[in-house]
Amino acid sequence: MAALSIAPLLPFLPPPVVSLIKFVDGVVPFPEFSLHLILTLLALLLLSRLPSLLLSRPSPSSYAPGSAAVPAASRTTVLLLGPPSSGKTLLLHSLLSPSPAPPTLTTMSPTTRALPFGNGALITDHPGHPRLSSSVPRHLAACRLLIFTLPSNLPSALPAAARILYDALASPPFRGVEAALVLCTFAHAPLAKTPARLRTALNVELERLRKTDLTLQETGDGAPEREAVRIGGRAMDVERDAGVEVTFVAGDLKGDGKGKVEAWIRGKLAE
Ligand SMILES: Nc1nc2c(ncn2[C@@H]2O[C@H](COP(=O)(O)OP(=O)(O)O)[C@@H](O)[C@H]2O)c(=O)[nH]1
Ligand SMILES: [Mg+2]
Repeated sequence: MAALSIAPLLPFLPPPVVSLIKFVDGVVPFPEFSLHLILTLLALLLLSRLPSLLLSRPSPSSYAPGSAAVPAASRTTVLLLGPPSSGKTLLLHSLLSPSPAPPTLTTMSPTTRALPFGNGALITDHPGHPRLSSSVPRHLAACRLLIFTLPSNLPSALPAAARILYDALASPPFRGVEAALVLCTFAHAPLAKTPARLRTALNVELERLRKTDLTLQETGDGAPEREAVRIGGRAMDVERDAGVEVTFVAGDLKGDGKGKVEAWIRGKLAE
């Protein structure tokens, strides 16, 4: 009788449980027994799933790739991205101290410090090595202002630079970034290109990466946590298509670079 009263539930139960109920119904003369059995089995099933259900809930302090977990208003970090040897660490030290010791070692892990201005704003120097690129989305999730260092005198660094910038733009937490500055470092070096020429060259590389990304997304081979930058039928222009204000500025970090960056950060944090 009890087995009959749970009959409507049978289609929703896992097949082994259904078989067990039918078997017990056939051999046990007390129908209530099968009802108790099914309730016990369901309770056991729920208990066994409980740890994974609890663990998969996003905690407010952790960033799960694929979501812009940190709302824009609570972001406090200035993030430095750029290819290796483009001046990120020199810029970090310059902003922290009036007479910085020049960086001597390649940075191999992200460094976060408090800025001496900007009401408690933090600054993170994220190394440009491809092996560390997986932690960029986590840092973007806390990023309010992005500074991208691009060497003005090294055309061979453009593909690597474009890769880092494109991956950042295609990463969902980039949507909470307020503004980006592309600092064209080594601006006083021989053969240094102007920001306008660097922007054109960078756009060519970005468009190439965007086309590849679109193809991968369309064939279902793209990484699920990425979003190809979609801009319609035109070629990509980072200033127009990034979704945030992007400014290109020439600045030599052994000259006027630090002052220009500091003025930009102060202006943005005061807005
Ligand atoms: N002249 C000049 N040297 C720079 C500039 N930016 C960085 N450097 C030097 O280039 C080297 C690499 O800089 P670093 O900050 O370590 O690059 P990172 O790999 O991006 O952190 C260091 O010796 C810096 O002193 C710049 O704008 N002008
Ligand atoms: Mg460095």
